[in-house]
Amino acid sequence: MTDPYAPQPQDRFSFGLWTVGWQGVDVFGPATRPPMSAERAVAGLAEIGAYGVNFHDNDVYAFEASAAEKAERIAAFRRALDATGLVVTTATTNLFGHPVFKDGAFTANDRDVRRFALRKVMDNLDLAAELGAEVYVCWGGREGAESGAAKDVRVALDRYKEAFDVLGAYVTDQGYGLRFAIEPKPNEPRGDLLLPTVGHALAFIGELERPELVGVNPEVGHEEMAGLNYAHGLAQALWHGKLFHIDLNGQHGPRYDQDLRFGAGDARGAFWVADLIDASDYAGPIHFDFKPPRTEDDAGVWASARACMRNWLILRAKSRAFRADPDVAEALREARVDELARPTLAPGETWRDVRAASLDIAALAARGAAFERLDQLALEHLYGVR
Ligand code: 3MF
Ligand code: MG
Ligand code: MG
Repeated sequence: MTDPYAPQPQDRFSFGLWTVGWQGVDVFGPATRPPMSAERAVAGLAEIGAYGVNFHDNDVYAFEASAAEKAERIAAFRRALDATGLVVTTATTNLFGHPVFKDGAFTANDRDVRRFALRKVMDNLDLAAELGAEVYVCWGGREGAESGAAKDVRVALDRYKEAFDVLGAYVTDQGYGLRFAIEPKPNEPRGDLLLPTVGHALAFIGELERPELVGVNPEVGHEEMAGLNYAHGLAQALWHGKLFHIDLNGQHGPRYDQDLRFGAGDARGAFWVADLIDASDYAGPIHFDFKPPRTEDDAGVWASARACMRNWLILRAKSRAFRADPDVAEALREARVDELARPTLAPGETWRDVRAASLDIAALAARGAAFERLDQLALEHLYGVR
């Protein structure tokens, strides 16, 4: 029998090179795994059934690489892509690892650091375009602060906007088809990060010179670290036409960024994410940004990467079964979910009609919403008893 949870190319699963390549360094201890080259990551991801990859410039070549070393590393990466057929869906810049970025990149107080950061991004935009990436992810990394007076947030936002305006001009002048996806995060590594949630990022995008070039890349763990509902964040991004990319992983509530494999952490939240994305017009990759825990050896790395895709397919199947269940159809009607799609005012009506209408408030207040039965049906599908 064929495995219904085996990844298929049409599932468009992708991973950051840095996910399987993470060596397990954390604030309390050094690496527990050896480095992994970009070509090994590509080969391993192809073997487990991934479709594409995302990379930071320095996942492919070291920050200190000479021009010759850089060319050699990029060539090896390209050969691995050609040999496996994996596509580059997305690219991004490491603007957080090197000490030069200790106060951020686009919003560092030091102007020369900001200019260097822009140059670093432009260099990697050239490579991203060459490799066929469609989306360029921008996580703020260290754009933020630990203290009050050291960072004038309003001025920092001016500089953040300036950076996106310059980069928007760059991709337009170069004729690249790339669009940017801002990845919000509330904190870590800085005490407070700028553009901390999907909502902050969406509001920021509206202030840019070329807002059409910029969307969001929400990450499960980042929204949940802020105590927010990730599926709701995705839904609002879709509503604005701004869901350019997704970073899927797992998180247990507001604490440090756990980057668990997708489906671990808040399983109920993950069910609604699969349900939402499956029924939406989101056409980007199903992308995983997780970290195989520090406890794992090489076999554990690939087991956790496989599990991300498998959990997506399991949850998607459960969501489809939920949607196809006749009891669910009835419960949805009882909960009047369809009624929300009816505009509050009928065609031709104005506020005058609303003011004039007589309503039985006591009867409205007494009417139950019937949400519990519906939600229990979802949980029973998730728990595997239906
Ligand atoms: C940090 C992240 C980042 C971004 C990546 C892409 C290292 O919490 O999630 O992963 O996703 O830099 O821009
Ligand atoms: Mg993260
Ligand atoms: Mg991420």
